[in-house]
Parts: sequence; C-alpha cells; structure tokens
Amino acid sequence: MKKSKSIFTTLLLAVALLCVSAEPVSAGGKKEAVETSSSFSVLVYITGMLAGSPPYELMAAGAESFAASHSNVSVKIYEAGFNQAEWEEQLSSLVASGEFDLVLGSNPSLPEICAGVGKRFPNQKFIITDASYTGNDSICTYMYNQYEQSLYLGYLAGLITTSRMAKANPEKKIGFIAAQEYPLLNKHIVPGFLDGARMADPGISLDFRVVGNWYDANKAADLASSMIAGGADVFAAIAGGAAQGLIKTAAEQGAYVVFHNTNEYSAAPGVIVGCGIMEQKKLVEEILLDALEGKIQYGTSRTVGVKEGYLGFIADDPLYTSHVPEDIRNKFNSFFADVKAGKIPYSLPPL
Ligand code: RBF
Repeated sequence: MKKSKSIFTTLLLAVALLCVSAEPVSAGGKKEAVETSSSFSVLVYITGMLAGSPPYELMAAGAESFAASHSNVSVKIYEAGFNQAEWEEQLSSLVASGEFDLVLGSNPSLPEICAGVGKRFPNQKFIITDASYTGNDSICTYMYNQYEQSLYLGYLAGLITTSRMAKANPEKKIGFIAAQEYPLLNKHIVPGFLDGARMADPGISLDFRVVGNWYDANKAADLASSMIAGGADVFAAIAGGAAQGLIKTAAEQGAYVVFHNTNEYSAAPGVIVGCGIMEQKKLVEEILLDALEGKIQYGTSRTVGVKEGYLGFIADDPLYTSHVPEDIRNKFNSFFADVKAGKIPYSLPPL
C-alpha cells in the first residue's frame, strides 16, 4: 500500500515537473502566449435564442458535431438574448477572458459589432455566416444568397395562390411577416419573394408586415389574421420564434405557409407546403475544419447559394408530396432546376 502510494506521488511529481518545464518562458522570464495545436476553443455567439431560430440551431449543431469528432476542439454556446443594444458589450466581456481562439456567429449585424470588439481585442478572430463584410483582418464572413431561396419559395407561393388548392382564394395576394427590417431582409429576402411569385404570375401583390421583435408569436398571429382577412393566402416569415404565431393562425384560419431555412413540414402538415434548407450545419463544420488548419482568409467574404450547394429545397418529404398537387410540384421542380443552373436571370441587389 505504502509502496503504491509512493509510486503515485513520484508520478504526480514527474507530471508536475513536465508541466512546469513545458511552460514557455521567454528570455526575460515572462510567460509567452503560444499557439498550441493541441487545443482550439470556439465561442458560438447566438444573437438571440436558439429555440425557434433555424440558422442558430443549425450553427450550434454544426459546431457541436465538429467538437464531438475532434477531441482537441471545445465549443461554448452562448445565447445573447434579444436585447441587441447589449450585444457588443456582452461579446466584449466574453472575448476579454482570452479564452477563445475563435468567435463564431450568424447574423448580418454581427460583423460591425465584431469590428468594434476587435478594436479593443485585436488578436481575436471572428467568423460570421449570413453576413457580408470585407477588409477587416480579424473578420471572415460567408453570405447565403437569400435572394435565391426567396425567389424559389416565392415562385412556389405564386403557383399556390393562383391554384385551385383548397385554401387558395381567387385573390392573387401573398403575405410576408418579418420580425424586424434590416438590409438583407429589405434588399434580398422580401424582393426575392415577390420577384419569384411574379415569375409565376405577374399580377401577384405582397402584403408585408413587421412584428417588431423575434419572439412575439401572439403579435405575428394577429398580423397573420388581419392579412388573411385582407386576402393573403400563402405566407412566408423571417421571424424566429414569432413565426409560430403565423403557423398557428394559418392552420386555424385556412392559409398556407412556405418556410425558409429548415424542414418545418411536420409543425403543421398540409399548412406548411414548402420548405427551403440552409446548409448551415455543413458550412459550419467546413469552416471549423478550415479554421483548425489555419486556412481561413480573414478580411474576405464568400457568397454561397443553390449552385454551391448551401441553399436547397426539401422536395422529398411525404408531407410535401402528399399535400401539393403534382402539376405544381413539376412546375416548381423545373423552376428550381433553372435557378440552380443559373438560367433564371436576376441581379443581386447591393446591400
Ligand atoms: N433570425 C432568427 O431566426 N432568429 C433571430 O432571433 C434573429 N435575430 C436577428 C437579429 C438581427 C439584428 C438581424 C439583423 C437578423 C436576425 N435574424 C434572426 C435573421 C437571420 O440572421 C437571418 O438573416 C434570417 O434568418 C434569414 O436567413
């Protein structure tokens, strides 16, 4: 017993000595921060809450699955909440710990916030998806071509509002509910939706309303109700958790919804009649691999869309094939194939 204890003590001492001798010491005897390839720490900064926000849920899932398959990678998911005025200060205090090799986020407004934080912490690196920002050596961005996703979801909405489907009325009116207005929404997402619908029928008009935040499902439900009363019968929403209010009202009052970014069919079968997909999980896994291997080009922005395989449409779900008539699905398939092949002319408006 005594003997094994002393072996244990010797081992402990040896480990302690190894740790001390491995510690980097500069000529002046001061500790140096050294890059060790053995650990890589990532802060996933969620600008809101995970629940109900597909881009955030997919980002967290991608980071967690990457960490699960790379033992030297650790991931901390931080939900910043909905008070946008607090985000920069909050992120600064997280970064101040010096704990993170990388901050990962997904929000068009984040690069500017990161630029502000980066002025105080110039060694901190940031990678932001769903955003476009160039010329800052600490920030790399990846922008989804959301005009494209809105274009094909809008085309589907246009086919449905002009169809004989049970809940489609004679009015050629579709609806869009947004949580808040911001350049990507106003210049890409909403115009893409209307442009796509008008490629199905040029006489279609759009009723556009704003909730005012990303969580108030009751307000979204009230808006949807008044829009349905005004003749809208097919909706899209970029509203985070608030979108659930639209889905509930559409189910109760008889309207359809096409959904951006994720497979939401099962939330309301027969009501949600088309789902786009944002391959954010895949993109995040690829980004983290590049970051680990030092291959990120900071200061640059890359745009990814249908052609590149980062935006798509879920066409094989039985809740789609069983609720949307075949002629509409066929027209949609050929339109989507044309978007993918670059055969639908459009110019991406500057942000
Ligand atoms: N999308 C969400 O799904 N949930 C959110 O809470 C959310 N908050 C946002 C806050 C700001 C200030 C901005 C500019 C965008 C936000 N988005 C949110 C939108 C998101 O980043 C993305 O643009 C859309 O989801 C379209 O893909």
